[in-house]
Amino acid sequence: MIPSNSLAALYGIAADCAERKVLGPDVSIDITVLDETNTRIDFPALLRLLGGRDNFGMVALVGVQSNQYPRALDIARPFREAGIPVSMGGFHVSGCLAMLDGKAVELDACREMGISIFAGEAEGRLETVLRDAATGKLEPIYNFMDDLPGLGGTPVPFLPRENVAHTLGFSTSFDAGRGCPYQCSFCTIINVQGRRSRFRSADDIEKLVRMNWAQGVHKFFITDDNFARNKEWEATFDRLIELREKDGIPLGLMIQVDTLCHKIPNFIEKAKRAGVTRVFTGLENINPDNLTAAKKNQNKITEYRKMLLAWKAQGIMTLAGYILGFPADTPETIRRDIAIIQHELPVRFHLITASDLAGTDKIAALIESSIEAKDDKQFEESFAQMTAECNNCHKAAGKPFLHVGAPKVPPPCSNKMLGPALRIDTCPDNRQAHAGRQRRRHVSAFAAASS
Ligand code: B12
Ligand code: SF4
Repeated sequence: MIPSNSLAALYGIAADCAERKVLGPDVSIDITVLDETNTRIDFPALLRLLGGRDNFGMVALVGVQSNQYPRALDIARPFREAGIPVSMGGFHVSGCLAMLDGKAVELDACREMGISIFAGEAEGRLETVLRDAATGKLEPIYNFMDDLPGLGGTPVPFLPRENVAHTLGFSTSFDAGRGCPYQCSFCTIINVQGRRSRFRSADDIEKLVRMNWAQGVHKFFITDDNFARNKEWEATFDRLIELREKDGIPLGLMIQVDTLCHKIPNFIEKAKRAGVTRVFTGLENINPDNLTAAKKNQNKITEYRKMLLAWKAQGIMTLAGYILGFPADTPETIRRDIAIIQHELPVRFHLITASDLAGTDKIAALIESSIEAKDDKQFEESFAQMTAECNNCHKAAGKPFLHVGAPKVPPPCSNKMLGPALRIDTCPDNRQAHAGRQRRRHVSAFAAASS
């Protein structure tokens, strides 16, 4: 697997804290990086290690995505039972807190277990968490969602060689920037990392490339969701070109871009010279009705072929994501559309079933229409559609999320957004037991209690 950029980002920030001795001149900070995707983890040994130091330490659960949240709780449990501080960050908690009122049942699991939740980005903030953990005063929640940091001059993502060695092709990852200007309705990224382009400087990019090259690593996945809209893309490519052409670092890069990137002057040519060998793009669909429904109007199907051919002309491989299950999709249209793609588009594409993640517009709209339903029939329809969407996510996640029971208090739904763990179908009895307006309020309360 590709080494995690979230882990690399946190490691870079933690290493900087260690170097600056943020816990005081006499306290050194040891960092152990473990990635369960690539490594077998010896939990009893870790408990013994920390126990031997009077539990002076902290377990950081890094970059936890929604599909990983149940496992993250399982990992935290023995550490919390032993009284060891645990902090959790990543898109699940950030997504839930960006969009919900903080009472999500799943996040209550953290509160009940005494896991400290970190929402937002850790640049400039990790030292506060470390100090609080060291003094036994870890807060239940740190919420920086309204304060997205600039990335210029912050510690760069980095993983030591031993953490990269056992992964895919000795490559690593970094984010050159965060944020995307578009507004696709199925996207959570813009709700967590914002729509403004925040970026690392070319100097910082050079620094991290050299740090990696010093340990023999020269292949990178640049994880920006849309590198074409990173305002600093050209300065970044220029610096990478210099490192490749003048300093002889044999860079190999994979980037993610949008379907209009070929219209940016010099973008593809410079990508080639910088060392890009693979490009991922979200084609998503070829049916304009579906693209409009997903608010992905920047995707012009008439441009797909031109864009793909422009990359092909440079000898760069393209990979595309294609989403099945949009409103206008039926088995017949899917068969037809895939045949068109096979015939018309020079691309390797992988199919994804539409499923809504924590904090997307789509689920929010479904919840709203359930709450505002004028009659029982309309309510039932919205409810059924919402349930289907949610179950879709559960299937995609591979296992059910925490069971969400009946709400204790039925407040009006104040949440703007709701996420994938909504498990409406877990309480059919309550659906039966409620009627009319009260039943609608039940849904809103139920929604408020989920994430
Ligand atoms: C690159 C990427 C991948 C890569 C590598 C992932 C990685 N973590 O490096 C790969 C290809 C493997 C991947 C796979 C998947 N991904 Co992905 N991925 C991304 C992407 C584009 C960039 C990740 C990144 O580098 N972000 C930058 C880092 C620095 O941000 P961050 O993780 O939020 O970390 C910051 C803070 O959260 C905080 N923080 C994080 N952890 C901690 C811990 C502590 C203790 C503290 C204090 C702070 C803290 O500090 C960090 C620095 O500021 C994101 C979108 C995005 N923009 O983030 C999607 C994203 C994370 N992926 C997503 C998904 C759905 C998946 C998959 C499930 C897709 C699939 N169906 O297979 C898989 C799951 C993989 C798995 N292991 O289970 C979703 C997650 C949504 C959600 N609610 O969970 C995202 C948000 C994209 C989206 N569609 O919305 N992914
Ligand atoms: S282009 Fe990608 S990152 Fe940008 S809003 Fe759409 S799905 Fe999100």
